[in-house]
Amino acid sequence: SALKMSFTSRKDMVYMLCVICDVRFKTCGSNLQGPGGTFTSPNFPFQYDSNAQCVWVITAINTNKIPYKKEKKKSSYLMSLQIFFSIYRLTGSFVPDLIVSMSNQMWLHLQTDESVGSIGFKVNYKEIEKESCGDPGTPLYGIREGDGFSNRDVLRFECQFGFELIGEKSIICQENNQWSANIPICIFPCLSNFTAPMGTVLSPDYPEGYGNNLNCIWTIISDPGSRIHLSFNDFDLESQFDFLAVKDGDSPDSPIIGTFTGAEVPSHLTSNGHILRLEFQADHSMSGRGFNITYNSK
Ligand SMILES: [Ca+2]
Repeated sequence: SALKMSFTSRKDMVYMLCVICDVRFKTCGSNLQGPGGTFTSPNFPFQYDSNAQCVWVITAINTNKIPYKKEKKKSSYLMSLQIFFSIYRLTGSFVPDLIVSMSNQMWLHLQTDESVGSIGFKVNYKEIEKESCGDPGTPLYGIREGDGFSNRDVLRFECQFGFELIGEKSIICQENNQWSANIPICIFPCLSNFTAPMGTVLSPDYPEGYGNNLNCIWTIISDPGSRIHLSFNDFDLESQFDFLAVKDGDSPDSPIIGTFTGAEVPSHLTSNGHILRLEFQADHSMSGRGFNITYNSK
């Protein structure tokens, strides 16, 4: 992986200020309004420009959803804005599931330096009720208990059968309108044996992207004398850096039937013996959708 470009984002910052603001030095970005919408960094999902200064100002407009009170004073700061970071690639930065403003305006500033950029970001925003943390969603392959998003409301999470929960099992909507933590994720275990005569092997968090630094081993064991048939329903790995190897047997030294990378869906495979070993390796950056493989033995 010597050709792979690595970078850090210490100088590439996205930050957000909840203040009343005007746009002074914009070379990109825009003024946006509620009730909701989407915007991206320049060129997304391709590299953003170097030496860019972008400012986005989002202003909530709809005050109708506020419970009506006969006090006209409260008209201008009644709504909050809810910001979702749905795609992020700011290496080294912690990106929250969502950010809620304390006023009716939110300001995003993207500043990039002269060096190589990244793919940037995509943001969804929408207006929500005041004193709410907004809907943080439900983890993929997870179950949520609770449906209140107001201050002091608690949400509890668990994962569907077979998945492991990573993160907090419950989160609370704090007084500052932020959830106490991101929602957890449900991952497919990275080391397991399959003994049922048929089943499905998914890469972790499929199809949302499998993440980094993985070394997964799945072993499929069928009855002696039978063979195992693999069908690739979907396959998308970072080409040349993330690999799936299929081996004929249960040992790391077993003969390799095939090694796969990139986005080309492999054709069907059949084992010679009654045990198949799937080894999945992902490097330190960039992810694809992952894979969805079904097997059956006969
Ligand atoms: Ca990778």
